Amino acid sequence: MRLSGITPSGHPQLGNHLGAVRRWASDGRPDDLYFVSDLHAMTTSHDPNRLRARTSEMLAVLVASGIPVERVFVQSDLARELGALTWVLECTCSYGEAARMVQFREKGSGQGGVRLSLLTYPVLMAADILLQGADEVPVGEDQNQHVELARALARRFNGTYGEVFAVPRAVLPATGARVRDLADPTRKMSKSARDAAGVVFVLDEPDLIRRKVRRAVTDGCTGVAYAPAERPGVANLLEILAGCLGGRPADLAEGFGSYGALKEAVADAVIEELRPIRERTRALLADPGELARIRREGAARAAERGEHRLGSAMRLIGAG
Ligand code: AQP
Repeated sequence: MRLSGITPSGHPQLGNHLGAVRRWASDGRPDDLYFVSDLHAMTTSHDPNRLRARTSEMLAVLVASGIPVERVFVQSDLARELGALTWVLECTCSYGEAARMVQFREKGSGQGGVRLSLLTYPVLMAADILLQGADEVPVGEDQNQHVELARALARRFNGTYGEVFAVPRAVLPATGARVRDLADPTRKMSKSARDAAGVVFVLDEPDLIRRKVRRAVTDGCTGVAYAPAERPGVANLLEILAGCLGGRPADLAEGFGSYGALKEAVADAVIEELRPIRERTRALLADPGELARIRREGAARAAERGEHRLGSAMRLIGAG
């Protein structure tokens, strides 16, 4: 089975939708699991109330995007199980292995006030994966090393104490193009971007989406053509259009005589792509009882699924 997470480090954006969530909804297999990784959003300074609100919003967006409710859960609802397994895995992991993680070295090491969790969260990620028995973890290049760590820990535990964990492997997600920031096409669109002018959020109202698309950075060239290296802003718009409507960006380019016309078409397509998700999300958020039920049942299923692995691991390592 496959396991994928999304961190509520901001509001979900168009890149999350076109690059990941939409496919989770359409291609997922019955035993796949998708979770809101709220514990991973606490490794740097965070606001508790905002995190709670964004976690609910993210769960609602996953369900509104069409992922069956029996495949979703919120990570912190398994905090006890994951906390216990993280400890077991920390006792299987060397300090050097954790400190070697590129993300830690880039974001954390050498700086004052860095949370210890920035060093240890790859072990929590290993617990996320191993608790559920996931054998495939679709991740981008930046998370590959963390899945390698989960593999190494699973093998080491199995070899030292006894066979408990499936050994996971990273699989390349079948990606659409990387959606880029509309205001700065050299960067990927990101939910935690400091400046949201070039970020289309899944829950943005149509007027706001249109304004953001109209202001998208293009270039001084004339005529619409697909040339990602030389004309990244226009290429991004064409890729977004292809992501929403289907077709190839280069073919779609031929249908437009001006950037203005292209931007209107992109705005229309994005608005229609996101409209049903926004409406279903709003309806879910207006029904906290229903969302709480989905969350409770998701947590119970995920906890039950991992129970025997956690129990066996504890017993084999000499605890309980
Ligand atoms: N711009 C993007 N284009 C295509 N896919 C994208 N994803 C994110 N941004 C784009 C995909 O969304 C999934 C969940 O993302 P994540 O929560 O694991 O974090 P991320 O990749 O770091 O996404 P963000 O939005 O950029 O978050 P922050 O701002 O916190 O770093 C992943 O499958 C990711 O590939």
